[in-house]
Amino acid sequence: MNRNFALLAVAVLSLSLIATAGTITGKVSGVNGESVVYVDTIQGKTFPAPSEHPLIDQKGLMFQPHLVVIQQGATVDFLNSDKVAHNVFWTSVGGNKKLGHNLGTWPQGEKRSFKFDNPGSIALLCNVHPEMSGYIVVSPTPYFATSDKSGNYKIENVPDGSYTVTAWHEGGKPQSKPVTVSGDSKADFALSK
Ligand SMILES: [Cu+2]
Repeated sequence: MNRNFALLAVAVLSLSLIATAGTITGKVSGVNGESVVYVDTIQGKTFPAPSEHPLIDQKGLMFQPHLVVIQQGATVDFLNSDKVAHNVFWTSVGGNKKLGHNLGTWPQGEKRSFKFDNPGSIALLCNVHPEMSGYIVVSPTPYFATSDKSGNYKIENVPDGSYTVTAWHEGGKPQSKPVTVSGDSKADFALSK
């Protein structure tokens, strides 16, 4: 009897877990290559800053990876793996020029870190090599994903609820739309340049 009750309790708990969190999947079309899709600011909700530091390497005269999506409040470590000195700067965050910043210039093997407290997209540049470019998208929530090269994406562990979901692509116009998550949900985006 007790055992059956325990099994029933586990079953009910599992069902409730399934019912309260889901995924958002879909496709970003109209652009080529990776896009970022994220759940936008949720009114009255904040998230603790993640403790992991995503790494962006400057290697072979490129920002690697070229595109990184992070949660708001995350600290990014910038490494220089090249024999030449590299610089890292950006002129704005989410279009706000007041949030432009120059991290400086440093040699091979050294790292500098920066904590990104404001959401939005950032174009990374190096003032030593004008041809270098990279992107960081700072998501206001932990619910984000990078699509594959065909535009397919999946955001996992999203609590049931109604959200604004934004799709971003380098050089494109970002698009936002309301999405209601109830278990597994779908949202497709068609972006234009
Ligand atoms: Cu450089």
